[in-house]
Amino acid sequence: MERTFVMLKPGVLQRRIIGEIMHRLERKGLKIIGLKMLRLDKTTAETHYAEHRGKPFYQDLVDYTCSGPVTAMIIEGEEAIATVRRLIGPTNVKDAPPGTIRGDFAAKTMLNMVHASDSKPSADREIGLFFKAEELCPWEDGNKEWF
Ligand code: 3AN
Repeated sequence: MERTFVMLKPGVLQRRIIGEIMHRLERKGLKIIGLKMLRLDKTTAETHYAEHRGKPFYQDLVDYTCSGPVTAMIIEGEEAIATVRRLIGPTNVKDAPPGTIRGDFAAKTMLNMVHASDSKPSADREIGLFFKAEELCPWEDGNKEWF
C-alpha cells in the first residue's frame, strides 16, 4: 500500500468539478484517507513548488495556487503514486490524452487542474506539509479484494 498527495487547484472548485475529479480517483478503487479545503498562504505555496523556483512560470504558479481555495487529499492504494499520475495525465496538456483528467478538462498547462506527488519522497514531504497526523482518517475496506 502506498500513499500519495493530491491537490485540486482553485480552478477545479470554480468550475464545480471537484466531485467529477474525486469520482475518477474513487472509481479506480483508490481510497481517500484525508480531505480538506484550504486557502494556501504564499509561503506554503512557495515551499510546495520549491523545485520550480527560478523557472519562468514559477511566480504565476504560486499566485494561481493562492488565488482561491484548493482541495487537498491523501489517497491510498496499491502503487497509488503511479496510478494517480496515470489518471491525471502528462504535465503538458497538449500531450494529455482524452480519458485523463488533464486531457479531458485542462486547456492550459499552467491551469492543469491537479497536482499529484511524483515519487515516494515527494508524497511524504507533501502530505507532511498539508496534513497534521491527526487529520488522517484511515479506514478498513470491506471491498478490498476488488482492488
Ligand atoms: P506536474 O504537476 O505534472 O508534476 P511539474 O511539477 O513539472 O508537473 O509542474 C508543476 C506545475 O507547474 C504544473 N502542474 C503546472 O501547473 C505548472 N507548469 C509546469 N510546466 C509548465 C509550463 N511549461 N508552463 C506553464 N506552467 C507549467
